[in-house]
Order: sequence, then structure tokens, then C-alpha cells
Amino acid sequence: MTLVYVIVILPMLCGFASLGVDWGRVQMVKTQLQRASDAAARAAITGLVTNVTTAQNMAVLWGGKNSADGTSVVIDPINDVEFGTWDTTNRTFTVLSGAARSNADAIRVTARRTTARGNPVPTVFGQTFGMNNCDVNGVAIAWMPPFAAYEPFSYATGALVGQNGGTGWSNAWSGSTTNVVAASLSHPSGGLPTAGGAAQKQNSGNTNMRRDLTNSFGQTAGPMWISFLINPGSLNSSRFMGLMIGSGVGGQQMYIAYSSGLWTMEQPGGVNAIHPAGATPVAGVTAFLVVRIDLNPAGNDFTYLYVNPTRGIAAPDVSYTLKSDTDFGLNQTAIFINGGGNTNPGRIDEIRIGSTYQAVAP
Ligand SMILES: [Ca+2]
Repeated sequence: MTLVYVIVILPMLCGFASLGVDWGRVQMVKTQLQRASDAAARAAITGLVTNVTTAQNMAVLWGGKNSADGTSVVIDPINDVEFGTWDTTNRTFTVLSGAARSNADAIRVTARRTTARGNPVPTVFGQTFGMNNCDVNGVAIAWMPPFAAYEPFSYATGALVGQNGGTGWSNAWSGSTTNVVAASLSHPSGGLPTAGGAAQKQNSGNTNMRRDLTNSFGQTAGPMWISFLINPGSLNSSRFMGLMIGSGVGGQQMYIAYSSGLWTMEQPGGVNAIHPAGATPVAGVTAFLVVRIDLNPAGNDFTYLYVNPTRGIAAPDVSYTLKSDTDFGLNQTAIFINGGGNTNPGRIDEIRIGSTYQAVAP
């Protein structure tokens, strides 16, 4: 269940203390516009998991389902619907523009009856004092907390099983044959915040360690971003290691890994493998992999793999590899560290899961 919070802003109101009839009418319109902006913002934030245009359309649609002063409320999708980020500590809304709007976690909708729009609220007694009408706004912000998990492997060296740190996880690591090593992996061009150590597959044999997320990404729908650092131990044939995404219960899993000398995005067992063009793993050299999953409740989901995209920007800047032959289902809850092959001590670190690219590539 996606949580949506609505923050109500005190609306602007024309500044006259009119006679009772006008005051009552303006107050009523204010309440109606407030209700319209509230409904529009709630609808828009749920539309944002699809895209910006859908969010704008939802605001217009749901604003229009409300009326103020006897007429349907008209929301301008460009000027009345703002995309931004909500700071829960300082309770401030920071507007995003252009492509960055798709990274918004909050939407502010203003429902207006103003002279500028040609529809101010007319007065009756105010006209006596030369005030023929009154501008009234209703403003609401809807905020959807970003779904997020982080695993920096801030643990003592030794077995990973039973370790229970990071954020956004509902249990400890289970399984075996992956250890915690002291040194964190680093982003290939630096700058990615890191902490603690890293996870390293034992030199020989297979590993399949599991950890469950507090929030199922299937239940939130829309884009889900995952990033991690990975350092290949060996690129020889039958050596592989990576992250398996998805619980496999009621749906499929996706494996993002190095395997037999290539980056791969595939279903378990090498099924329907896709390899990014122009990017190959190098043994002992850390790469930054970013995965985007667009969940589609109606059928197959869309999964994108980016190899070493630039961090700290609105969207990845490298070409992507698309996979669209897998339906994850709608109750996916787990991440696995999966690897195999002898003399293959691959390492994985800094696993981030979020609803925006910026959340996983800070
Ligand atoms: Ca780390």
C-alpha cells in the first residue's frame, strides 16, 4: 500500500473584510478550492509513478471532478501543477523543473479562481466599495515517501549470514559462502558515498544469500531503481556473480551480473540473457551498475541496465540495455547475492534501492 500524505497550505484570499454575505461566499469557495487541490494533488502523485504527463493529466481530471462557486474547477497542467521534493524536517517544498520533475516525491497543486484566469469570485456588497470581485486560491501538496533500502555492508569481517544492518530491510542475511571484507568498494570515478566494508563471495563454490525488503517493490508499482558496486573476481567461463532481484514467489527473478566475461541481464539459469553493448567487465575493476524496473501490472515489466552512468544527475547518461520479456508479478520482496565458480572472489557493495535515479546514484 502506497502511503500518500497531503500537506495543506493556508490559501491566499483577497484582503478585504467585506460584509457578511460576500465573506461567506468567499470562504465557501476557498473551502471548495482547497478540496479540489487536495484531490488533484493526491491523484497527481499516484500518476507520477507512470510519468510527469500522467501526473498532470490526473491533476486536471480530479481537480475537474470538484466544483467551486457552482462551476467545475479548472487546473492548468503547466502552471497549477508543480513537481518538487518535500523536506520532512523543515517542511519545505523545493520545485523541480524540466527532466528533473520525474524525480519528484511531492506535487503541489494550486486551484485558482482569479482575475488573471478570468474567473474571480464576484462580490455583491463589495462593489459598493469598488471591489467587484475577489481572487481565491486553494493549495495542497501531496507527498509520497520514496521507497528505499540501503546496504553498505557496515559489518565486522567474517561471515555475512545473520548480519542485519543498513536500512529498509526486514530481516538479516541468510545463506552462506559470502563474507564481509574490510574495504568498501569505491565508485570507478569516485564521489559515491560509501560506508563499512563489502560483501565477497568465497573463492570457491557457489553462493546464494538472501535478504528481504521492508516494502515490496511490487506493491508500490512504477519505477524502481537499484544500484550497486561490483568487482569481478574472475571472468573465466562459468564464473559469475551478481544480484538477483525478486522473490520468485508469484513472479520471475532478474539476474544482473558478470558471467563468462560479460555483463548480463537475464532470468535465472541464463534464460533470455541480454548483454549491454560497448561495456564489458574487467576482473578486479569496480563497476557501478544501475537497474531500472518499470512494473507493468498488465503484463511484462521493463528492465533497464546502465553500466557506469554518471552519478548526481537527473537521469542516467549512458545508453541502456532493455529487457521486456519478464513479468515480475506484483509481490517481489527480496534481493539475492548469487555467484558461482572457483577462484572467483567477486565483491558487491553499496546496494541502493529507491524510486528515483538520484536516490540510487547520489
Ligand atoms: Ca561498503
